[in-house]
Amino acid sequence: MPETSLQLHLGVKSDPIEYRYSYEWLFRILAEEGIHHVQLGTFFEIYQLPDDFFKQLRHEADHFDISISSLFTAHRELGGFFRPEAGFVDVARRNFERLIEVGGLVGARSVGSNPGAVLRDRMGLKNQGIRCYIDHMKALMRFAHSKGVPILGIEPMSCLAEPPTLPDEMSDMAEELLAYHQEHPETTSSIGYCVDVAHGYADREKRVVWDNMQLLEAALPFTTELHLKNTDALFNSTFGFSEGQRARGIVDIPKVVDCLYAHAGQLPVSELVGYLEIGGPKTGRDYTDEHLEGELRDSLQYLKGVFVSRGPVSGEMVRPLPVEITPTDEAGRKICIAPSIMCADLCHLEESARRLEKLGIDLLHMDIMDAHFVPNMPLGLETLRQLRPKTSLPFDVHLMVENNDFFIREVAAIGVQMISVHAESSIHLDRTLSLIREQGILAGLALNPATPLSVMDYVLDKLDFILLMTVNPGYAGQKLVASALGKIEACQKYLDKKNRRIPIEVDGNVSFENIPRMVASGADILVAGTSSLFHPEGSLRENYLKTLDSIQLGLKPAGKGMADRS
Ligand code: S6P
Ligand code: MG
Repeated sequence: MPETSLQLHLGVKSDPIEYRYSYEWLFRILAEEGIHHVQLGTFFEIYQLPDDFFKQLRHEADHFDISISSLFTAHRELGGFFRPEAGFVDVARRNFERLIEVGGLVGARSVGSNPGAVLRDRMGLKNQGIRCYIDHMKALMRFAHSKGVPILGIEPMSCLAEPPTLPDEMSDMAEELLAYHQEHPETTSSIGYCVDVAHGYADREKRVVWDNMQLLEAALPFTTELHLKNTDALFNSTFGFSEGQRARGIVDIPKVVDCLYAHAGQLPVSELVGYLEIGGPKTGRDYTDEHLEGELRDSLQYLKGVFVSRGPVSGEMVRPLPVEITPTDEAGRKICIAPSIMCADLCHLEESARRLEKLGIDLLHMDIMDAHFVPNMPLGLETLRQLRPKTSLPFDVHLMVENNDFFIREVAAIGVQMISVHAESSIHLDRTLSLIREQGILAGLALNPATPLSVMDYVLDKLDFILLMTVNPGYAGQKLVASALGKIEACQKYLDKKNRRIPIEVDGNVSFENIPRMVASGADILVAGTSSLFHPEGSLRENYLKTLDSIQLGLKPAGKGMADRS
């Protein structure tokens, strides 16, 4: 589990918007995909439209629960700071000021651009261009402060003609501007890098001198936002993360996520939005391009799984759940509470999700039953679909169905972060688990109380978590199966022996009374239903606090794998 409090969010840079009419269309797609952050990319009308348009745009975004958290120039029009021709600098300054005004109007946290480009045959002018840019940035930092925009963004680029590129250039520029901000904290806004995870540096002979991961690492101390895009091996072309694009791109998002968590302490922020950037105006596309919607959705599907909710797909240590987990014991062990939504007030689901969010819950357990594998059907696909845009909490979907592959595709399209399938209903289990992971979703195996742990033997490397049913699946409100606690402990031992550190989720009568022993036996994720969080006798808050107390009792005595002490 991540040891830091870093939170990653997914957003979209609205690059492919060429005309103001397309925003509603984009917002609707993003709401359907559960995306809440937009970075407004500049489009040619942006410098002409009146203030009221942007106020209205903010309103429209609010309606879809989207915040325009950032602005960024999509073109190189601000590159004028580096140009010797008369008048370019003035235009760049005016444009940047207008962009900052627009940022203030839409409530953006950051307004940025790439600093610009020196003509490649006039590299001698580079230092002068950097000076000119920095001087103007200092004035713009004051301007941004007066317009209520807290950060001016700077994008480091992939080419020496577009500084900052190399690690020294990045730190020199950022340090000078940050020092200026520190000298004038009351009158200036700060700066931060909007780092593109696809930017590396290759020399004229096409040798990669700094790869994109090295440059990302070097920029981290100044990084306040990210561009998520894919690229070819020489950092030339820009494309997304659909399956085919992933096959030809070099950007490894799980590696990026690992790097962010590993160096989270260096970052100047605890929340980072990564904005998906796919080719728009650069290639002359806008939303009239019928392939764009599919590409956008495919890329988001993938990123929702790997950027927001997972680390490396393989390897010794499988990272983690899409959540920050509390409480923690002294050894750093973390337990996660996953409320079972079928036990919530189903007539007021949106309200229930909001109350759970407020409590600090970070995962929603969704039981999907087909009335065949189990004789019940509490939540339907449409329920998940409608709830998806209402909350940013990750969805942990527990499939109790006969046709797993069908439901996996359906719920993956809704945008979920974890899916478990039952071993008992999976004929081609290996293939089914791969299908889950291919969508960038964490794959779990659910076992009925009577199913032996050995069913995991040949699929262990395909599992991101294991779900042990501690009642027979189908209904809430049942009594714990007698062998369940022993099975949790046996599962922990099994995983230890195989050197596989994946979380154990337990589901069924995870009650105030049973939680201490479940936790002490090795449970990491607790599905909370009518016997704890939704206990009819307490309020949600009281039940939550009681659940936390029960967890502490389980953590205290001996930690993981010591159930026999209780
Ligand atoms: C049951 C389902 C569960 C229940 C949950 C109820 O088939 O998988 O997720 O909703 O276990 O909890 P409780 O505390 O009512 O047993
Ligand atoms: Mg369940």
